[in-house]
Amino acid sequence: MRKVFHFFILLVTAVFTTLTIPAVSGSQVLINEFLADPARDWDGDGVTNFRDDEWIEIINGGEAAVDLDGLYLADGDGEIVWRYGFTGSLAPGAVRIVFGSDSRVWEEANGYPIYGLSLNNAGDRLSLYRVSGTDTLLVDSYVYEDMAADDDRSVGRDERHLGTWVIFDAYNPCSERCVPAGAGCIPTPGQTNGCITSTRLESWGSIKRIYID
Ligand SMILES: [Ca+2]
Ligand SMILES: [Ca+2]
Ligand SMILES: [Ca+2]
Repeated sequence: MRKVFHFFILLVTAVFTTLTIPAVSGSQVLINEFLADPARDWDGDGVTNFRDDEWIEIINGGEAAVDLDGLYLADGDGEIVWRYGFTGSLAPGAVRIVFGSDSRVWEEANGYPIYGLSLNNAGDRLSLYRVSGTDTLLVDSYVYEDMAADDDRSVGRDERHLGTWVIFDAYNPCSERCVPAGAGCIPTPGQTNGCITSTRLESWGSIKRIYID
């Protein structure tokens, strides 16, 4: 009888522990990386522009393909203003990048004010929503501070631990204390967030071929 009682206690403890472990997110699709203060030509159009060269990347962290129709990006608090609407589908583990120039074209086509992604360099909130029928659900959200938005620093999830965020600061090292911490890696637009720390042998042209083509 005592053994049965102990088993019951263990079972209740296990169930309770399982229920109280916080998940990274209830969604398969997450904000994966973003760059708010571009100082180079990230979208590859030959011009460096504070609006068009910002970017946000999302990832499908689940094990099934996800329909992206109905997913929207927004920034800031208060009234929601859509900055970009996704289409198509995203395979498991795959990422999708949106540059400020993509956002500008989308805003123009859909009759919204043309601000691009509008990622404030002094800090901001970026949010990913899913609109389904009359419901607007917050899927993922991230708030960053000023230091995370200095020239050519991106902020992204550690690909080995999606709940951990780091600053990809190889182009503009965090000499001060950064939040989240600087990882010494180059930003990875359009690719999963692996860490390449050496940029000495890579010209920007070759980096662009790896990440944007
Ligand atoms: Ca900006
Ligand atoms: Ca550009
Ligand atoms: Ca990336």
